This record gives sequence, structure tokens and C-alpha cells, in this order.
Amino acid sequence: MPEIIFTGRSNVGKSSLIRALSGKKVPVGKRPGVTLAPLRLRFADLTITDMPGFGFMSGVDEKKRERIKDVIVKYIEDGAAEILLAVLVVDARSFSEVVDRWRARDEIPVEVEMFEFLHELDLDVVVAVNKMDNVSDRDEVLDGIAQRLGMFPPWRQWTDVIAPVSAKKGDVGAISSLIKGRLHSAKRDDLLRFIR
Ligand SMILES: Nc1nc2c(ncn2[C@@H]2O[C@H](COP(=O)(O)OP(=O)(O)O)[C@@H](O)[C@H]2O)c(=O)[nH]1
Ligand SMILES: [Mg+2]
Repeated sequence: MPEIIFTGRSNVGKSSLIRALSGKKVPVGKRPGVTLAPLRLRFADLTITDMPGFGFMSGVDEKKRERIKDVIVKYIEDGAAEILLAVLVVDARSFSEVVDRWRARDEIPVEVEMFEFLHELDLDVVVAVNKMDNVSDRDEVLDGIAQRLGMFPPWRQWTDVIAPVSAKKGDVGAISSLIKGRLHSAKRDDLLRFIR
């Protein structure tokens, strides 16, 4: 049974994106850190999973952040065989700045770590760059994100991996196409109807 997971920091818009793509009323804008368990949504044979947000959240202590990360890692490792696609959701406006801040401290940025972890498990990974409505210099922002994830710019070379979207505006065509393409390649056209 194919599964598509949405993972990323808290507040990047994972739930909003799932809501826009599937029409399911996933809770949006909930105080982050409250949910530890992955939220699994079923659409016939397809499972779409809203993973708990990782990384910094105000009001969530270090210990709980570590616990959340452990839950995410274990869930993905255990389920890797079923995961058809992993969608890493990032915030268009803050991603590069946050990554640079971590690197300046000689630390591996948590999102880069997650991206690499997903690849180590041999998963098919795409990056949904959300909140594009917040940026004006689209290509510059997307080139910067591609580069920081190890993809040589221009980002246009990576349109099979990088999907600029705005869940808020309902502008999710780029990620919708990537997901549908993967379902088609997996010979699961029967599941296309669940994705808008
Ligand atoms: N500007 C903007 N805000 C968004 C977008 N998508 C989600 N948000 C807002 O970001 C906040 C967090 O969204 P949510 O889906 O709960 O994020 P999650 O914690 O990753 O699941 C909410 O206030 C959303 O309304 C977007 O495309 N643009
Ligand atoms: Mg959420």
C-alpha cells in the first residue's frame, strides 16, 4: 500500500498543503509540538501522512524536540518499504537564512539532515517550497534553496524534485504534478483521483 509522507519543520505548512491537495480537513495552524504521532490519512489504498514538525518550536523544550525527531526517524525507517514518496516541506522565505545560521555554528541544519536521511533510505524525495506568496525574487530564492540542498543551480534543472507552491493561495500545481507523476510511474493511476 503506497504511502506519501509530508515532513518538515513545524509551521512550514505541511498540514495546509495536505489539505489543499487532498481536500481533507487536516488541522492547520495548531500549536506546534503538541502532536507526537504521525497523522495517517487513508484514501482507499493510498496513505498520506502528516508527520509531526521537527526543529525549533517556541514552548517546546529540547528533550521533547529530540523525542519528536526520534519518533519521525523510527516511523520512516520502519515504513520505508511502503513510502512511495517523501515530501520535504520548507518555508521559502526562511529556509536559506536558517541553514546558513546553523552552518555558521558548524552544525548540520536539521532540514538538510532530514533530506540526507531520506536519501540514505533510498526514498524518492521531493521538496515542496511553500509560502512562495511571501517572496518576490522567486528564482533567486529557489536557486538558493536548491544549492543548500546540494542541487546545483539553476533550480529549473530540478523541477522533478523542487516544487514551488503556496498552500494558502491554493497554488499547489507543481507538487500535485510531481505526486501524480510518481503515482503514474508506480502504475497506480487508480489513486490519481485523490490528488487535486
Ligand atoms: N503565507 C503563507 N502562509 C501559509 C502557507 N501555507 C500555510 N501557511 C500558514 O502557516 C501556518 C502553519 O501552517 P500549517 O499547515 O499548520 O503548518 P505545519 O505546522 O507545517 O503543519 C498557518 O498559519 C498557515 O495558514 C502559504 O502558502 N503562505
Ligand atoms: Mg501541521
